[in-house]
Amino acid sequence: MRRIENYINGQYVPPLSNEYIPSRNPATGETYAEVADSDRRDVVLAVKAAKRAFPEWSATSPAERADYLQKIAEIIRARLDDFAMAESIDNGKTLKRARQIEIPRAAMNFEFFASGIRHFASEMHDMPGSAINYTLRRPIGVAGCISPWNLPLYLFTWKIAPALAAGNCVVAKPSEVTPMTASLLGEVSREAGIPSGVLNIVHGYGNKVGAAITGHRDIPVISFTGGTQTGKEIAAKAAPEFKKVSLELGGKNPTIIFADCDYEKTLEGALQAAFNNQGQICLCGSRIFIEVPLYERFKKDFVERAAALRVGDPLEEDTEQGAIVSEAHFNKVMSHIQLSREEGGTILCGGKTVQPEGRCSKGWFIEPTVVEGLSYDCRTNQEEIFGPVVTLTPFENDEEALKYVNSTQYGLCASIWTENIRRAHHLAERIDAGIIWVNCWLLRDLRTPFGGMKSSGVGREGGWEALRFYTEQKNVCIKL
Ligand code: TXE
Repeated sequence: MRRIENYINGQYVPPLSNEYIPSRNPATGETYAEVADSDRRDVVLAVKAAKRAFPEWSATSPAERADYLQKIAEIIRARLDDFAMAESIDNGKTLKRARQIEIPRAAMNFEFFASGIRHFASEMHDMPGSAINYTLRRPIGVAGCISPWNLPLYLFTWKIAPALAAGNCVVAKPSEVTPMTASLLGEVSREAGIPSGVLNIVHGYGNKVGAAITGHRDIPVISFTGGTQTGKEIAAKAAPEFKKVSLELGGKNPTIIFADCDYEKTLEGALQAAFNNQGQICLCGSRIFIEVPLYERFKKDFVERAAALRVGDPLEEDTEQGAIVSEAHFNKVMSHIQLSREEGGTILCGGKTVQPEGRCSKGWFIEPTVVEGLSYDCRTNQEEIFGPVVTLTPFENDEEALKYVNSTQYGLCASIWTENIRRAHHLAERIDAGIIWVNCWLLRDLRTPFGGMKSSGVGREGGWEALRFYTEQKNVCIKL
C-alpha cells in the first residue's frame, strides 16, 4: 500500500505518531493509499525548518525566485499525465477535467506568480516641496496555507505560489481527503532545486494539523480555502494573535437568467455552472433564477440536458460527471436532496444515486439533480450543498430577482445572463458578491481580485492582491 508521508525540510518523513489515514478512491470505494495522520509535533518540525530557511530565501532576488517557480511549472507540465491520473483517483473528478483544466492551471499558478513577482512594485507618495514617502514591502515569514478537497492541486498551488514568490517560506496542509497531488509537489519542489525548508507539506486532519498551523505563534499569515464553519474557527483563533488571514469560504451562488438572453449560450453556461466537477466548486451556480416568460422553455431544455449528462467512470474519456469526493460528502448531498423533498420541492430530474457497471460499482455517484417549487428562503435555497443539485425559481422583475439573489448569508459570485447590458451593469452594482460574471461563468483572469463578501470570506486572492497579502508594508517618510 502506498504511503503518503510529510515533506519537511526537503525530506519525506513519516508522521511522529506513526499513524495513517486510509485514502479511498471515491470512484471505486477502494482504499488505494494511506496518508500521514500528523499532529502538532509534525507542524512544529515543519515550522522550525521553514524558519531556518527563511533568512536565505527571503534574501533571494525576485528574479531568482521567479526562476524557481518557473521550473516548478515546467516539471508539473512535463508530468501532466501522472498528476492528472493521481488527481482523478484521489478525488473522483474526471481525468479529462484534471488533464485539461486543473493540472495545467496548477502549473499556470506558478508561472503567473513567477511573472508577477518580477513586475511587483511598491508605491511612492510625493508631498511636493516637503517630503517623499516610499513603501517597502517585505516577505512576512512562515505562511500557513490550508486547502480543501474540491480542486486539490489547483487551490493548493494558488496559495503556495504567491507566498513563495513574495519570499515567504511555507507550511502547507492539503485536505486529508485528497492528499495525493500535494504530496507529489514535494518531489517537484526538490527537483526544481527549491532549498530545503522553504516548502513543507504536512498531512492530516484539520482539527489536528490545521489547528496546529493556525495556532502556531511563528505563523503570522494564514491563507485558507474551505467551509464557512472552519473559516469561523480559524478567524477566531487568528484574531487574538493578530495574524493576517485570507479566507475563501463557501457560496450559494445565483445564476440569473433574463428572457432577453442569448438562449443557447445561456443554457450551456447555466449547465456548466450547475454541474461542473459534480457541483463541487465554490463558484457553482446552484440557485437558478429565470424570468417568468422564459421559465417553462428553459426548464424543459435544462432538465433534458442535465438528465443527459453521462455519469460514471472518471477515467473514461466521454464521462461528464465523475464521483462525489467521499462517502461522507455523498451522504451529505443525498440528505440535502431528501430535505428538498421534505420542503415541498419537486425533483424534475436526478435525485438518485448511480451505480455504474464494472469497476466503479461501489463508487459514490449521484445523478445531476434539478428541483423546483421551493421558496427562495427555504434551507435548500440557503445552505451550501456543494454537489450536483440545483433549484429553479421564476422571478417577475429585477427587484424580485435581486431580493432572492441577496437573501443568503453568502456573497461569493453571481452570473447574469442578458443581452441588455444596462440592466447587467445595474444589477452587478447591487448584487452582494465579490465576483460577477455577465454572459459567462468562471471566466478567469488571474490578475483580478478573487474572493467573496459576507460569509463567503475575507480578503481577495489573485494578482497584486495576493502578493500584497503575503508582504508586510512599511512606509518611509523622508523630509526634503
Ligand atoms: O471542509 P473543511 P470540508 C464546503 C462544502 C463542504 C463543507 C465542509 O459545503 O460540504 O465546506 O467540507 C482543514 N483548523 N466546502 O469538511 O473542513 C481541512 O483539513 C484548520 C467549500 O472538507 O473546511 C481541509 O484541509 N484547518 C469549499 C480544509 O480545512 C481545518 C471547499 C478544508 O476543510 C480545520 C471545500 C480547523 N479547525 C468544502 N478543520 C470551498 N469554498 O471551496 C478542517 N480544516
